[in-house]
Amino acid sequence: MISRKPLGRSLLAGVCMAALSGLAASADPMPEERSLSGLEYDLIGRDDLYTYGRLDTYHQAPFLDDLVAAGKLPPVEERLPETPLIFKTAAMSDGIGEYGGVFRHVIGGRPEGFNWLAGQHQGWGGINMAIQECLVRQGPRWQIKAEEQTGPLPNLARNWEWNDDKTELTMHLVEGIKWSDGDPFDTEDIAFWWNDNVENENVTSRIQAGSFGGGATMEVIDDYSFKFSFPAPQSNTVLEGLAYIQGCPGPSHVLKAKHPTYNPDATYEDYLNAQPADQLPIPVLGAWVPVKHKPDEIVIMRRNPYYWKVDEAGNQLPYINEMHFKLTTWDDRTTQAVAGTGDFSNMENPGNYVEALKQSQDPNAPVTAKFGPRTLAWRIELNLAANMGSSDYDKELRRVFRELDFRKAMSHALDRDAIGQALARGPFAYPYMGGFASGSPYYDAASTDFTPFDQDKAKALLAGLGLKDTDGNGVLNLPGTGEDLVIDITFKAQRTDDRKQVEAVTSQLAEVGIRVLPKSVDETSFDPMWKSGDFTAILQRANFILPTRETCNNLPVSEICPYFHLTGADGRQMLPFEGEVADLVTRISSTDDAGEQTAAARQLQKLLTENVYNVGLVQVPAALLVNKRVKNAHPGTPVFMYEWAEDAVIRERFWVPAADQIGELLPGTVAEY
Ligand code: BQZ
Repeated sequence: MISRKPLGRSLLAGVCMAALSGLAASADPMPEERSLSGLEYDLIGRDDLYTYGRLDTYHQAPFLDDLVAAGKLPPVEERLPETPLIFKTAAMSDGIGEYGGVFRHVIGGRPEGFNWLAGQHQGWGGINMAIQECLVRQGPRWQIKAEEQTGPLPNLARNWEWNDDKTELTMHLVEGIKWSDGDPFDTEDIAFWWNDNVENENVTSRIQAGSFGGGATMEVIDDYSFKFSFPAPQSNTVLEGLAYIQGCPGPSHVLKAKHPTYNPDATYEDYLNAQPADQLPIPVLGAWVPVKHKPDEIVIMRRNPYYWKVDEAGNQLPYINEMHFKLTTWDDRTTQAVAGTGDFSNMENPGNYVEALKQSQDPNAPVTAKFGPRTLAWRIELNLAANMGSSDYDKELRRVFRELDFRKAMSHALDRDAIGQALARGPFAYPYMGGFASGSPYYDAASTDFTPFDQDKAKALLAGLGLKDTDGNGVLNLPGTGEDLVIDITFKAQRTDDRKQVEAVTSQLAEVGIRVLPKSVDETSFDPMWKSGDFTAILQRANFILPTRETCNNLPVSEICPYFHLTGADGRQMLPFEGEVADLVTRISSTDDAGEQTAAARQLQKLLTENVYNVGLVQVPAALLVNKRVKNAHPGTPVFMYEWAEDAVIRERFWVPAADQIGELLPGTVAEY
């Protein structure tokens, strides 16, 4: 069994000496960046968004009156917690809303299943976030003024306090929240989430065992309070690791019966599939409950009658009764938003930017498009786990990947301007060198090493590694096996932008004697392949905005992270800078001091780019498109800042005037368990 301990310099073992070469080379500065961001918004205080408290009267969606009268639901006062979350009207761009109607998402993903505790996703594109609620919340932070950026916002955890040396954190849940089937939400769910999922190494939880806070432990205090104890002082920054997608409890009252710890007849495979995509409804804490799933067609959700948030008039949220997720493609999401048959898109497919922008300029267009900062960045992840190669060839190829001069050569061989133009003609793309995207609050251009397009330099670096075309076929040969240097680059079949970039990279690397074999994989099977490390190289759209968000996707913060450098049965040979990278992440997480965070982030950016940890390609801005009939979609919402727009825009506040409401497919109903 691999012991999964958090990494630190002290664990650094077996340095690959060859990787030390090339570090002294001088760094080229990043080219000038022209921002396309046109978002305008006023920043507000944390307490201006929402608070918690009791109101004298509460109201519910009118159709629920009949269900309460028929005894099918308790009165709304009994369905709400003691102190529901209350959204402030002044922060709602179109104020208090009216009930009814449908919100239509379009997504390219497909539900793996509904056991998110075991790492299953429900298709991305906002469907995960519609049903999962997490201890703290990051998305709406985009609107919080800098002086109040003191860590994540409260959510299920209403408040928390640290001990004097910040090694103990006590959190308090909102008291009286109920799952959508009426079962109480309390620390029984927290204990199940933490002990039987996060800390259970047989479960592929969204937090790897031992990685939160450098190896925190958790104990339950009472029904609504629990305490984390950390091996070293922390800060509110570490709490970002308890936001979506990591810190989202599941319904223990249903899942325990299918978990091997509580059911000796169950396997962990049974547990993973405890809430399959074709067995609905399931209990949720989110605003909408999935009630119908037609594969490859649609997921229909109905309002959660126990949802624990209200507006200042005491109206139970959400306003919108029904949410659809049409299951098509990611490109189609923007097409439908611009056509008005869908209500939402993160316009993130540069290939249709020009057309979408043109159409959205029309005053009668159903949406307007305003770009945010560049946060969508693509990179090639070379598999650095040489000891896990499946053949001598694989092992030798990965040893070559571990050579810094090889990664530098690949980077110099890339014409990023041409890759950007292959994605979309126009000013959208900007070089990405790995590390933080330029739209990240942690990004610093001066700390980013740029490797300009230079085929001669690439060829010289490759020759310096003893890589020569010994058989004259135009492809370099590996010194050991003598075979051609061929890199399989796996990418998501459904992502047009990924395909375009792989094609550009294939032709550009061929010019310096590196053959690329593009391998397209269905998006639904991409993540399991990626997380198992079963690839030579992959093209991945990075979400490297915050060092604390999905850290395991990006950095060596535990022995099973990142997926492009896993630990094999005989351990792992860390590259010289990887231990320092892990230390820097711990340093960023253990301080609230902006100056310290900035200094550590700059060191991290420098290390990641001068060592070409990933071979960055390009980065582009995205634009949030929400149908104009939908109210309370704040126009300043970025597609991604602290979290995706689906979280940042606060969909539970959306409403549609009665005259513009679209007919519900399941009117008058709620989930029946
Ligand atoms: C946004 C997002 C909301 C995941 C996913 C998808 C997965 C990745 C990433 C994005 C989709 C949309 O992104 O592209 O605009 O709606 O869902 O979750 O790319 O394949 O694994 O990290 O967030």
